[in-house]
Amino acid sequence: MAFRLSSAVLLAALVAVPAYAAPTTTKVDIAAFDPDKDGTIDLKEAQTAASAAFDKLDPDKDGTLDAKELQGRLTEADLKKLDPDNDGTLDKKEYLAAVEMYFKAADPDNDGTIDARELTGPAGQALVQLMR
Ligand SMILES: [Ca+2]
Ligand SMILES: [Ca+2]
Ligand SMILES: [Ca+2]
Repeated sequence: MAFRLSSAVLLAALVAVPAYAAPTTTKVDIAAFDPDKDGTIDLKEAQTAASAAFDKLDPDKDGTLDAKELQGRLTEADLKKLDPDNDGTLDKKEYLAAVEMYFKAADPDNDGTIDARELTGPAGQALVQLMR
């Protein structure tokens, strides 16, 4: 009797798990990019974080990132698009322009900030890649 009851409870619990609980996107801790702790990322915060990420990714300190140093943060197609001088590397100005591009794409409501929900979208995820 006790066994039957607990299996019924277990079954109910399994059925109750909603389908969207499956991990589809990486959970991003917005606080890591939100020094003023207002719960959103503004462009200045994004560029500050991205600037620090750039320095971290550029150990030879030649001021540019090549595809290898970018470690898959940008697709080859994006790298081409974001590299107007076509030298195969991104300097910091080009990198920050990329951040601005993804920032705008990740901010469909155009309020100038990225909230936690916007950060989980595809453009938000791409932005995170450039900020860490
Ligand atoms: Ca903030
Ligand atoms: Ca370049
Ligand atoms: Ca927004």
